[in-house]
Amino acid sequence: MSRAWIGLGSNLGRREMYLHTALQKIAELQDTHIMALSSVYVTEPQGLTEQPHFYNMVVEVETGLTPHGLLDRLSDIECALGRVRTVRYGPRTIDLDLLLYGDEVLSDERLIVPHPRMGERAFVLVPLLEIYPGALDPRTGRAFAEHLHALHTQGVERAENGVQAAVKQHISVRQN
Ligand code: PH2
Ligand code: MG
Ligand code: MG
Repeated sequence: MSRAWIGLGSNLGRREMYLHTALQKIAELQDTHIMALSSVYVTEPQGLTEQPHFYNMVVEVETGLTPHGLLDRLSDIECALGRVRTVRYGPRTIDLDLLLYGDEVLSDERLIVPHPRMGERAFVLVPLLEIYPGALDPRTGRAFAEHLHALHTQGVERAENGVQAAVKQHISVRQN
């Protein structure tokens, strides 16, 4: 079994419903258990800024799936939730990014781990560090907390309690 950290993002339609359903489907994956859930954050869009605000969060799983196996299951979930790929960085019902898989460093035409842009994205690092404060970049050995210090975090705010509850209802987190 390995530990993996997955970033979730949604900025179209019923964002809390998409996050909730994605978490349910992640929890149902073969040999996979949810070990920790960050808070949900409301975040300003990065890259393409003329689009609705995102809800972002990070989930830690324990999984017997391989990195590519997990990637395939995450893209199945994106499809099931109606993700249509149009513009790069554009609006999406749900985006599931494999951020970290243990301390593995992988790169091929389908998958790059750690996620290549995670160190520059406060909307990823704030929720990741909430549940994994000691996270290290396995490419450099540098703490992701140090990356975050160099970034602006004002566009990343914890969502209100009603949103936290709607996203996390009935999602069970396994104790170590
Ligand atoms: N995802 C992107 C591009 N920009 N901005 C925010 N705030 N949150 C995201 O998840 C996000 C983004 C491409 O995946
Ligand atoms: Mg993404
Ligand atoms: Mg993605």
